[in-house]
Amino acid sequence: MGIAVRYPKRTPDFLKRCHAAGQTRHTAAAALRPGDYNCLHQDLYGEYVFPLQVAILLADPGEDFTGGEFVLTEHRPRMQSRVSVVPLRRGDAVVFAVHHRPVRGRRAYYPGDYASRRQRSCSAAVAIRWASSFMTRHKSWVITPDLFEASLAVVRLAEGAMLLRGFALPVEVALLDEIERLVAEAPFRNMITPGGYRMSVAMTNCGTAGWVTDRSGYRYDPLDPASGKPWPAMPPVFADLATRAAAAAGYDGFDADACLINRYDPGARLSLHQDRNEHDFTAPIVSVSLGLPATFLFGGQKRSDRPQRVPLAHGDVVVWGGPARMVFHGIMPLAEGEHAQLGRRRINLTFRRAL
Ligand code: MD3
Ligand code: FE
Repeated sequence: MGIAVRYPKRTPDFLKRCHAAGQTRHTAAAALRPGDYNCLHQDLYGEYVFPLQVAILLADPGEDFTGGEFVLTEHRPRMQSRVSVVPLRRGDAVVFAVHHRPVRGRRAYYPGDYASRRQRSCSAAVAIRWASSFMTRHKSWVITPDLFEASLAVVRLAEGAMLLRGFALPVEVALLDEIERLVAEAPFRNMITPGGYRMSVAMTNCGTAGWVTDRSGYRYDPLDPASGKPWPAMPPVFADLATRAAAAAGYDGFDADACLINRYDPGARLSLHQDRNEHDFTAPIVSVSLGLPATFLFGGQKRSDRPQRVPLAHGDVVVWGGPARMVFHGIMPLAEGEHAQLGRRRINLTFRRAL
């Protein structure tokens, strides 16, 4: 935390220090009933304060209650306050700074003078968050050093849909190399919809079947119509990433047999649709975003449901399963930009169990 105070290694020793100063009471658990609220506050009840606090949600949002989101605010000198809503699920824990948090300066974390006007104070700022399902399955934590700057690492978009921010970054170089190799064998092409329109998104595939469209309809085809040959095999780094992402979102044993590779140039878009050409809707779909950022439109079970907008950046992975599997979704026209590795384009990999 970059502060001068030193804390004992063991809790009882810290408690002794607190008790000696007359601080003998513990912080209560909050049980909220319908209509109750807990105003923005800081849990500062004496001279001795441990700098980190953990909040654990014990009830099931959507099942046991609705509303009641966990809100964190940060007050910054000479800047607007920032507010962040943390969508906790049952069993999730948030570790946050009780009062002050270290802020990354231009060179390093600020040193520990917390009276300094330059120091930011916050009602609460998340240091680390982990998803309970992720914890139990993988015995590892999703660590976000700074929620406000990095945003949440794991976000539940809806029942069954999980956004895993930056999940693909550890294998980005391998992915980009494989894409280059695949595209040399099965080039991107702009396919024609059954209605006769040329899609603005250019596509290719790898795996045992590829998604294609032409005047006769949409389908999965084991052969690339452009070459008459089978699609290139799915590279192990692709299949492995899809399996790991699905497991992290709670879908164990996902074994993709098809990967649709979409290329968006500035202006390219994908209008609201459902993915319903797959044989088995119980398997999730895993999507990996690379290159320029895009705005993902994420609607409901009906085309007329107003879609949410979700920004997707390089390395983000989204897993869609359960009730989210059949939602209407699309991509807003890609904005102009330049990505360090991919230049003026976005590439999206969609992994499916097609056959
Ligand atoms: C939600 N691709 O190829 S990926 C598609 O970014 C497609 O290229 C978009 O939609 C893209 O069909 C969006 C996210 C995605 C993919 C499949 C889904 C979201 C989904 C299937 C069901 C629900
Ligand atoms: Fe789709």
